[in-house]
Amino acid sequence: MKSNGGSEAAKRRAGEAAAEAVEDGDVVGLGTGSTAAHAIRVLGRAVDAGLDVTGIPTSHQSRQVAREAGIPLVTLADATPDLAIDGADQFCGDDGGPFHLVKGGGAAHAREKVVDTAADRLLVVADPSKRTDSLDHPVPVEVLPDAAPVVEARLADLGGDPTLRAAERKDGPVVTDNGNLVLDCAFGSIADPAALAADLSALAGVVEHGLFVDCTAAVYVGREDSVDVLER
Ligand code: ABF
Repeated sequence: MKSNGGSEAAKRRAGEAAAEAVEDGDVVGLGTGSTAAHAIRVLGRAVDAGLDVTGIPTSHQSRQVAREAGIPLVTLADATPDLAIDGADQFCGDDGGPFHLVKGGGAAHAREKVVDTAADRLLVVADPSKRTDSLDHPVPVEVLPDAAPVVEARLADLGGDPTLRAAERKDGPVVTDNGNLVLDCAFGSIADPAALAADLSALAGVVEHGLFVDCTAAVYVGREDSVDVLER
């Protein structure tokens, strides 16, 4: 599984600590990425030990990890998640919140946002390299394929510098689980994430963007030998 840097031990501690918040009978939104995968695997072991948990995956990747871990899966048509555990490419915010995130490095942010915001609580799992005072990570913008050139121009009008995400292992662009394209749009330091999120959401042809504004209940920041839990 692709890892975006940060120590594996720190990611594992974050994932495993967040998984401890899951209670018997919970429906859990299962996030994407290497840190969330640690939470999914430990939940799988808890299911083996008798915990009654069902999962709602946020991507093809997290569905695969959950299947391998033996977690029974349902959809949003069957249940509402009590909590979701998901990773981030970058987050800002101190204890007490609010927390804002950039997500979408795995091109799964559209479904992640649906599942994560449907949950009563979103727990973000991250290593310290993801923390910043001000978000400046390029924002992934999922677009309808036909709309990409138009959205690219609108993103430039908003002060962004968009780049079509290319596939790593073959020629051509990344295609999301939903059949769309991703424009990674650099905005420099994002002074007002809520305002930018609203501007991006208003663009025709944008399916979803990776700014997650104040929808996080807690951030589990894993370190080599401990975990800091920052709560909203
Ligand atoms: C997903 O996976 C994404 O929204 C985010 O882009 C990425 C984080 O991956 P990792 O935990 O591997 O750094 O959660």
